[in-house]
Amino acid sequence: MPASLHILGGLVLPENGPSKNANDIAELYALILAMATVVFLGVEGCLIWFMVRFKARRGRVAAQIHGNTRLEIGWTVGAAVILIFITVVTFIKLPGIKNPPASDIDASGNRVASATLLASTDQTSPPKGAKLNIVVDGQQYVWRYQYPRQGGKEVFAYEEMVVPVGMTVTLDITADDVAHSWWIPELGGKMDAVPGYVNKTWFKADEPGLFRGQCAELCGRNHANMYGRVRAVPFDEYQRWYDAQAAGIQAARDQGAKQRKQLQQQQTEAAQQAQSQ
Ligand SMILES: [Cu+2]
Repeated sequence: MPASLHILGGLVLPENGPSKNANDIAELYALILAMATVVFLGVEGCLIWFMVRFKARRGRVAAQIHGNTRLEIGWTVGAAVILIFITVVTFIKLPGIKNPPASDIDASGNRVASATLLASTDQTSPPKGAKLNIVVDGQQYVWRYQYPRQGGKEVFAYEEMVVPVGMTVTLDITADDVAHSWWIPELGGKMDAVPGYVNKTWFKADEPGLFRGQCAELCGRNHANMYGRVRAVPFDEYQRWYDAQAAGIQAARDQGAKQRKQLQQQQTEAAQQAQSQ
C-alpha cells in the first residue's frame, strides 16, 4: 500500500488501513478515480475551450457538419478500452479482496514463517494455519460477537470486537431481527447482515489499533447509534481479554443461578407458610 494512498484514505479515498482487502479496495478506487479525473478534465476542458473559440460573433456563420466517422469510431473504441482495462484490473484485484489470506501467527500467537500464500477458494477457510472465526449478529441496535469456545469457556462481546494482530479473522455475519450491515471501513468492504442468512467476510489487522464503524443499513429509529468497533491488540493481550471476558460471563451466570435459587427457596417457603396457616 503506497503511503500516499494511506494519507488520502477517508479524505478522497475510502478509509483504509491495516487490512489488505480494505487497501485493495482503496487502490482500485484510486485507479478509477484517476482515470475519471483525466476524462472529466478532458471533456470539460474541450467544452470550455470550444465555447470560447467558437462563440457567436458578428458576421460569423456556423459550419454545418453531418457526422465524422473517424471521430465516432475513435471515442467508441476509446471508451471500450477504458472499460476493458477497468474490468481486467478489477478481476486481478478481486481474489485478494474476497479470499482471506493465511494468518501471520499460529493459534498460540507465535509468528509463522511464510504466511503470504493466497490460495483460498472457500471464503471460510484461510489456506492454512490458524484463524479466528467470529459470528457477528446484528440486533436492534447493537452488534453481538460470538467467539469460538476455548477449553469450555464461552465468550461473547457487544459493540467492541477484540482480535489479535496478524490473525486472519473470518466473520459469519447474520442478524436477529431486521437487515443491518456490518462495516468497519478501514478493515474492508461492508457486508449485509440479514436474518436467516449467513454472509461471510474477513479481515486481518496488520497493526494494532482501534477501528470504528457503524451499522450501514437503516434498521430503525436508533440506527444512528448502532456502532461497531474492532480493537486489534497483540496476541497476549487478546488472550488476557478472552480469559477475563470468559471469567466475567461465568461469574454473571453463577450469580444469576444463585439468585434464581434464592428466589425459588423464598417462594417455596412462602408457599409452605401459606399452607400451614
Ligand atoms: Cu442496524
